[in-house]
Amino acid sequence: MKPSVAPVAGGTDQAAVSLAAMPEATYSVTGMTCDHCVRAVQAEVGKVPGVASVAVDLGAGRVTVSSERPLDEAAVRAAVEEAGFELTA
Ligand SMILES: [Cu+2]
Repeated sequence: MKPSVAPVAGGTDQAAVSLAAMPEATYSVTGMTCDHCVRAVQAEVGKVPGVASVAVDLGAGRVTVSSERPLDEAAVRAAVEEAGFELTA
């Protein structure tokens, strides 16, 4: 009688990526006063590699960025500054 060998479950395939889970980060940006400011921030932050969408709440001074992978805050900060504003948090 041979000992039975159970098939190994799982394995090493950890490559599955959930496309639904996009990292999202919210930043405080000071200096935005109108739609032009909003568009400038959206345009510059939108150029950061990996960024999927940029939502700006003008009244609250908040910028919410969805991205394909976690972003380097320094890159977002640089983009906001390029647009002429300051990322404060
Ligand atoms: Cu403006």
